[in-house]
Amino acid sequence: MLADKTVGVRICPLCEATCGLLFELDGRTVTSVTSNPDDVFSAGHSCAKGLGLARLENDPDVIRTPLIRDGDGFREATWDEAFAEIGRRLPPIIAADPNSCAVYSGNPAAHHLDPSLYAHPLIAAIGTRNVYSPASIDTLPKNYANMLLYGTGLGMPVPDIDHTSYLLILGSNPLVSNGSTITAPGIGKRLDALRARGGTLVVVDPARTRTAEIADRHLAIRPGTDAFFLLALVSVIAAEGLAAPGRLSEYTDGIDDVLRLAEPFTPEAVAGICGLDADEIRRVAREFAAADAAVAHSRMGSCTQEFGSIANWTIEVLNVVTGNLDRPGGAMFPVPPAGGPTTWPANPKAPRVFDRWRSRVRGMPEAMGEIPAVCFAEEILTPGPGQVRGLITISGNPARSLPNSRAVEAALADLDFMVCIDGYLNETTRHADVILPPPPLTTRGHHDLAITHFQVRNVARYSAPLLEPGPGQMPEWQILLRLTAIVRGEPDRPVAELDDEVAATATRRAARLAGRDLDDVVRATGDRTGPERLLDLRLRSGPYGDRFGAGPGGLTLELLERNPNGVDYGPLEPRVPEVLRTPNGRIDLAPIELVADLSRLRDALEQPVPDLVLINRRQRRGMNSWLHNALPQPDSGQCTLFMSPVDAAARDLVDGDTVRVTSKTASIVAELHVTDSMRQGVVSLPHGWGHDGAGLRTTRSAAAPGANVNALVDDMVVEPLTGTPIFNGFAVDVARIESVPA
Ligand SMILES: Nc1nc2c(c(=O)[nH]1)N[C@H]1C(S)=C(S)[C@@H](COP(=O)(O)OP(=O)(O)OC[C@H]3O[C@@H](n4cnc5c(=O)[nH]c(N)nc54)[C@H](O)[C@@H]3O)O[C@H]1N2
Ligand SMILES: Nc1nc2c(c(=O)[nH]1)N[C@H]1C(S)=C(S)[C@@H](COP(=O)(O)OP(=O)(O)OC[C@H]3O[C@@H](n4cnc5c(=O)[nH]c(N)nc54)[C@H](O)[C@@H]3O)O[C@H]1N2
Ligand code: SF4
Ligand SMILES: [Mo]
Repeated sequence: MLADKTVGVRICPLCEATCGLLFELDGRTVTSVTSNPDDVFSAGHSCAKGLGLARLENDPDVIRTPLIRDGDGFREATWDEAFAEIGRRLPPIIAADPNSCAVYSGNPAAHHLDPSLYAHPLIAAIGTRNVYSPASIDTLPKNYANMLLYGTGLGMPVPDIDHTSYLLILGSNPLVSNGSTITAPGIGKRLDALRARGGTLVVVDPARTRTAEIADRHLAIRPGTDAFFLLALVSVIAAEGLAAPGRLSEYTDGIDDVLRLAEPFTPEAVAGICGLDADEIRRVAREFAAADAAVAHSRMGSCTQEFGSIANWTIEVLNVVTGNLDRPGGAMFPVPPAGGPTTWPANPKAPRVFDRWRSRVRGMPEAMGEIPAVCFAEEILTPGPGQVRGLITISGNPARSLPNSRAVEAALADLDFMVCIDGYLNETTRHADVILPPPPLTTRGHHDLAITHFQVRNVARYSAPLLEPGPGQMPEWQILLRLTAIVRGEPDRPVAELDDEVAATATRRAARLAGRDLDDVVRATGDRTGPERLLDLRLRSGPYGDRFGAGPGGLTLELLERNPNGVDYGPLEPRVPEVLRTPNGRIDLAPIELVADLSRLRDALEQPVPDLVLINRRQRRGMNSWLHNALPQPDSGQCTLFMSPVDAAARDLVDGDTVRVTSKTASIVAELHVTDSMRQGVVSLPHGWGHDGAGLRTTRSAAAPGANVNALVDDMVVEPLTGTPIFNGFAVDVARIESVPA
């Protein structure tokens, strides 16, 4: 039936690399996925996960029909039945107290148009402050430091990887993760090119990762000590008179302050705690300062640790004092084509989106509209006014992603009512009362709104839906609007009317941004509805936009529809001072909040270090907790505990032993893998495993469940400024067990 075969262009929604793919369809079935060689950005790059999307689309375990709880299990239901059940049970919870209905929006929500554009109206309709996402167990220290320095959490400079001559990476393993807060499809090739043009790659990571393996130098730092290391680099630059901020001094306050603050953190002072050689630290500082264009980049490993905010601040300090912020080959601010906080006009009167309110139980500060996710379980389990009793999850698996999973699952089981928008019956959704499945990828349009803030080249791309939704399939934006209607007490309100309401607000905003009359904007967006209308409004009022006809040739959704491989707007260009959104429009390199935390850092120099700490490791065929079912996983090396030969010998352990890993919160069982890729005193496990317990419908992953590292992570020990948990660098004991308990 060759005639029925079609090929469509899709941007991969899985990770921040946003590769262009080609989907081959036979009727409604995806028969194969290949890389798109003509994509203007990814130019043929992809990975096993993206190429495995056909398996995901065709996974027989995926939920296709709404499910309603029925005793210990679920029964299939119609959409109307599902919404009727929600309409019966959710509004009374919200009527009692809007804060008692929480929303948890998971990682995929940041990669898809529908939740990016329609989750907010739902949250606003509920009126809850109990909004959670993985941001606060992932990037928050980086968002926070960048907000203090440059004015917005999303406005972070990214390494100009294609033009730099010296790249210093801390706490990231892009050869496996494909990069984070850097959108650079084919990052391996880009790193090869850096080295081929004579540049230098330095990786700072307690583990000799795949990325460390291709680096010119690997510094196997002790977990949690990046802040010391970075301050030591700055101290060398200060002591040797290497600071050269150049034109940045015109826009920056506090340069002398940070140079002075760093002085005591000499390489000799920190070498012990970092577990590095002082000369090696000094060498990196000198090379960094001497390079034509150098850039330091930090991610996951530097964020989810004891001094995450200081580490992510001092990364910026290093880039600024060496004059590498905002210059080609340094750290540059991308231009998101659909606009965002770094392109929208500054509002000096707007309050900082941090600590505007606090969590009920622990008093943790709000950040960017959310409560830190470490508070999730206690907000459900602690009685009192405002206790969370209802929950809506949108593409999230808090039962495996959040620290202290046992508390999280106990909390989920304790809820009065829970709705999940998700395609799997997994460790979280098994606790739901109603599950609403998203439609196949092939029925959705795709444009990245958040991730385009991290693109290493200014490009705009959109993939149109390849198919209309099939019978029984409901677009996710319509699911979200139906829920919004229920919450607003208008369950029968047509979705189209609510959509017009959402669009009316977006249209007013777009008109203001584009300097056009409302009528002109309405006319220009024509018959579009849903996410495509909202996207068109943002593109056309955005930095490259056609301003609804006032700027002919400018960006429109229609232009992207005609160019499915994308439109290239060229390399990153300097944006300081225009990009700054701080109240005074300047960079504050020594914000008091971060300077104050240095005393905690100094105290840590005196404290004893644990014998053994655990860090996290990502895997090529995983995506957090949710690809283990659809993609075949290699048999071995998956959920094993990596340990150095020295540590293994000290415990009389050998490769292949079954070991018990014990932390303050729990103990789990894993197979041991002895490898010299781990530095002494550090072991690693991957996260997102532990597909066990009753009620799962994930046949393949439940058969090889692995161990759940988040049972070991304490939700009470956090980086104090942001409430970020310590996934990297918490104390554990490891001992052999002779047989695995049943
Ligand atoms: N294949 C795959 N790709 C993914 C994901 C996935 O699960 N699988 N997840 C996606 C998501 S949600 C994200 S946020 C990104 C994250 O992408 P990355 O930020 O690249 O995160 P990781 O790959 O976890 O790499 C973190 C590194 O930090 C190291 N590390 C641990 N502790 C420390 C420390 O104290 N200091 C330093 N310097 N290093 C430390 C670890 O050894 C590890 O190599 O990846 C995304 N891409
Ligand atoms: N110990 C430890 N824990 C970690 C991390 C770590 O490094 N170490 N990393 C953390 C990080 S960086 C992150 S981002 C979080 C991730 O935390 P979560 O977002 O909570 O978890 P995921 O595993 O990404 O779960 C995604 C869910 O979305 C569903 N889904 C996928 N696509 C769609 C869709 O299109 N629509 C809908 N409605 N649902 C969809 C999947 O079935 C799955 O249930 O985990 C964090 N947890
Ligand atoms: S690297 Fe990321 S975006 Fe590219 S194909 Fe793999 S999962 Fe998809
Ligand atoms: Mo993440």
